[in-house]
Amino acid sequence: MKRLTEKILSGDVRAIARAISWIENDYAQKEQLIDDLYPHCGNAVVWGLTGPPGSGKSTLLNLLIARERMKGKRVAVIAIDPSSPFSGGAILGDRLRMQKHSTDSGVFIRSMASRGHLGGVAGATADAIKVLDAAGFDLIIIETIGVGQTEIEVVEMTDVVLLLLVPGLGDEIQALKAGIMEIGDIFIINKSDKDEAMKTKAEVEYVLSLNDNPRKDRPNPIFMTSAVLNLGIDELSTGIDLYIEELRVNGLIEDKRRKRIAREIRLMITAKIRREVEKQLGLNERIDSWVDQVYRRKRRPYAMINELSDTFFKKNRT
Ligand SMILES: Nc1nc2c(ncn2[C@@H]2O[C@H](COP(=O)(O)OP(=O)(O)O)[C@@H](O)[C@H]2O)c(=O)[nH]1
Ligand SMILES: [Mg+2]
Repeated sequence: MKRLTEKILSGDVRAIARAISWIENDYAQKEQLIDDLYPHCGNAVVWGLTGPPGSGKSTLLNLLIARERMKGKRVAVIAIDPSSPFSGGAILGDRLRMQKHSTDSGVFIRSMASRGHLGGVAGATADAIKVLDAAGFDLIIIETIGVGQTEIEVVEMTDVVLLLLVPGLGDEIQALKAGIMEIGDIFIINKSDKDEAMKTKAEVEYVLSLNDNPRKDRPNPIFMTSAVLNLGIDELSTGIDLYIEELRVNGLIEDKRRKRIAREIRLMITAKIRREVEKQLGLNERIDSWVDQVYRRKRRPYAMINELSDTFFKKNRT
């Protein structure tokens, strides 16, 4: 363990990959590892990149990595694939696209599926961020595959959320406004080489003006990019830096990070206790019989639940 910790701290890619596998597979040793690394964390800036599948996240990311490398930053990217190890298609395409960075030791790219992690996918993401932060990456980018609830929880673990939208969403933007528009810090309209790009920008501006934005005086920046034509990338990259600098100056980054830690603590503690409860009650072994009793109306649901929870609490009262 001590050796693995040291290797990670020295930036050893294989050690980092190993740690991320531990997180992914929820190995018990990961707890000690993360705690050993934790004092070395706190230097990285973390971006979350989210948006509908096919909006160009990976294509854009490829360009952003190159841009950030030119600024001298060491960059790590984790593509979160909450679904399964089987939806490899998208990731495979991304791998190919990012291949040109594969010989660059200042770039680490990896996808992460997460199954049983204690704190869910968001918790696994938070742990992976700690590993990469301790390993000395200046910039960590978390890319999601889509924009579902899990993805929202994932990007909430980052310092700044880049939300990618594309022309032609139209009604979808309206539909999205309730959910994901709120999580975006910086809005990117990619595929601006397409006809409807300006219209999309106007729609995004409109939707943002509707939100009860807590930062009314400071509207969310909107950038137009074309990842295929390599347009707007410098402006975007500079814009993100400025945005983060502002967050730092007015203390908002600290607020965000504190909130993130609060969220993590909640996730971890509830998950840990739930696990213990399930273990003590023998939930997995007994659930079928409980179902059977309730199904056949042998027992009433609340009476049964209360009896079970009482048993648990009595047993744990000392
Ligand atoms: N026209 C146009 N196509 C793009 C642009 N960016 C990405 N694409 C294409 O959109 C498709 C999906 O891109 P990808 O990066 O895999 O999207 P992701 O699922 O969000 O990661 C690919 O065929 C890209 O070549 C762009 O700016 N303009
Ligand atoms: Mg992608």
